[in-house]
Amino acid sequence: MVTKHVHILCATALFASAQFAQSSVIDFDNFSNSTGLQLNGNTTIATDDAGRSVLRLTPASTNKSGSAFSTALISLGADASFSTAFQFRISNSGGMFDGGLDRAQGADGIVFVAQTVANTAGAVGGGIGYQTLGSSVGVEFDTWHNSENEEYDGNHVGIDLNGNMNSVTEAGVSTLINNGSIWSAWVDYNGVTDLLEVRLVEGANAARSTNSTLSYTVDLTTVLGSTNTYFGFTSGTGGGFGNHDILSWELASSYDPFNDVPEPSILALLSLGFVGIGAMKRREQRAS
Ligand SMILES: [Ca+2]
Ligand SMILES: [Ca+2]
Ligand SMILES: [Ca+2]
Repeated sequence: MVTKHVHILCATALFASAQFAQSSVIDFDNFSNSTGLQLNGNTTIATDDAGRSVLRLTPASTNKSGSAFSTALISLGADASFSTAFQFRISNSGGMFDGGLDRAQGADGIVFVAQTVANTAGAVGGGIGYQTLGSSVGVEFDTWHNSENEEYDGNHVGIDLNGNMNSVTEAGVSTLINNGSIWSAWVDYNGVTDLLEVRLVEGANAARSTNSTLSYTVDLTTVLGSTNTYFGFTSGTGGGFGNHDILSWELASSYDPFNDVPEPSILALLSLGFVGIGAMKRREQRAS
């Protein structure tokens, strides 16, 4: 009975999540259908080693770069607020070793980007496909130590403005970001307070953390020069490399933080019919 209750709770949570997703302007549980995305450079839709359809920003080979942006401009409110949640995984990391505190193989990371330049945009290596992209804000998940960017290690989260890889703020991460795990990330911008917040939690079933990993106060309307913006991701490799994969992605054009991210094991519950149990339970409640 206890087990059944847990399943019903999962189904209930799913319905809540599905309602949430209705306000999303971008909603990919996976990337088997990439309609609405412009893929650039070395970015492709790929099947990963677990059989998932992923957005592969760069493959695990040297000197690649790529990006994927919303094909259409997305209209934000006058204050430029938005909320997004996504899951990513960096696998098959290889090639060169960092010279800094983090001596792991692999490079260079992933950047989540809002930019108003073009839906076709992207630089190899330490630029992570984002360097020189003006009128933009980037949230980097950086796995390679570039001392020229005043980075203090090769495993950090940073906020970048206008294609400048010298982050306005950054935070170290205690576990290797490119360790092959699925990571869950949230980026929320509240245009009323101008606070941009980033959360990064290891794991596919991770809950949105109470505290932000990183935050920065910035007037995005001024940075972007417009409240009609492209959203997407960039990545690059150099002598170090890895598969840089986005597994799922949701975005709302308002400050409306996502409390959970669609992920494979919950979707598996759906396919096993636990939603049916939830629906049956509701019918029972209505009948009584
Ligand atoms: Ca960096
Ligand atoms: Ca590293
Ligand atoms: Ca770097």
